Amino acid sequence: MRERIMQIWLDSDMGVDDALALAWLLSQADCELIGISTVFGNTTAQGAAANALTVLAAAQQQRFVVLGAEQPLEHAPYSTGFFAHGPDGLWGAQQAWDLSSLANDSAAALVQAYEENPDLTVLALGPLTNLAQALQRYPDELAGLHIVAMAGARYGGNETVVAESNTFIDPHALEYLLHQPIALELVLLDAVREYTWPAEQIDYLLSGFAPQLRELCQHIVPNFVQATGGQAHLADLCAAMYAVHPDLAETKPALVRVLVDGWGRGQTLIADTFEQRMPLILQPKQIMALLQEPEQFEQALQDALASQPDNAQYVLRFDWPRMLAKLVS
Ligand SMILES: [Ca+2]
Repeated sequence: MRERIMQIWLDSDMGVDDALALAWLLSQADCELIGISTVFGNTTAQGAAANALTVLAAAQQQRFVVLGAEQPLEHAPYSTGFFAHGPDGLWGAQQAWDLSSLANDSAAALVQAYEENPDLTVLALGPLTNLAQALQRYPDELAGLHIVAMAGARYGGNETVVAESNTFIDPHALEYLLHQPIALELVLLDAVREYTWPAEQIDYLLSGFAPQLRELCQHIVPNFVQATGGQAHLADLCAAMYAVHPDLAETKPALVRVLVDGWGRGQTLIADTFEQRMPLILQPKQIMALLQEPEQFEQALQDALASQPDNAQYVLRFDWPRMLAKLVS
């Protein structure tokens, strides 16, 4: 049976694993990549656009590319992408492009794409700034939008002890999206970290790419793996594969909160049981007060739960054997 063609809008800070995700999307027959918006993160939004054009050129394909946000909603610009992705986000492979003629209104471009493709899935692989700004400007037009975001971590981060990088950089953007009437799915760091990609598996992945694209990836991926401690976790690729093949992972609904400042900046609290949800809805003193009224306790708890329904779906775990079987189409 033929699977349906997935229509994808890619929003990305185009570092190495983003580039791998883009390369994979371009090699898939059952995926139509509608357009790409770029955002600061692993590099600048301009740099991410140049990297996207570099990958597209290597694939000998063309797509609409639009420049997006150069800084977070509220926090000062911040990037440590240099360490894992090199100064240009692509370990020196970035080609020089004249970006002056590129579109630069990513929110308007996304609205138009969604109007023309109501089944669109947005695959967000960088800080969520562009998407938050788009929802701020076009709340009605973008209602119901499906977003698969590489964002958040349940038990341990990569930017800080508790925060995943994209969420650390712009926690207000995720916080905003969690309150919008959209279908938000979070691919957590926990899920992508369960598998360390061996070199032969990466070679096999690359064998499905066009020759020039394979050559590009053969340069950038080993640098990335070495710079991230020799443990290859291809987070953005995993998120892309899940966006195109939702049956490759088990997901759960959850009530999600994000800390926007302080030592815990960017930490995501993912509550998927009654016991975990309740302290995210009620203050300890409210719970203590309820305990004084045993007859109304049960009903009060149910009312509290109903007042703040789950606001996201998260990827609990990937089906790795089936993921690896989908690497090359
Ligand atoms: Ca990324």
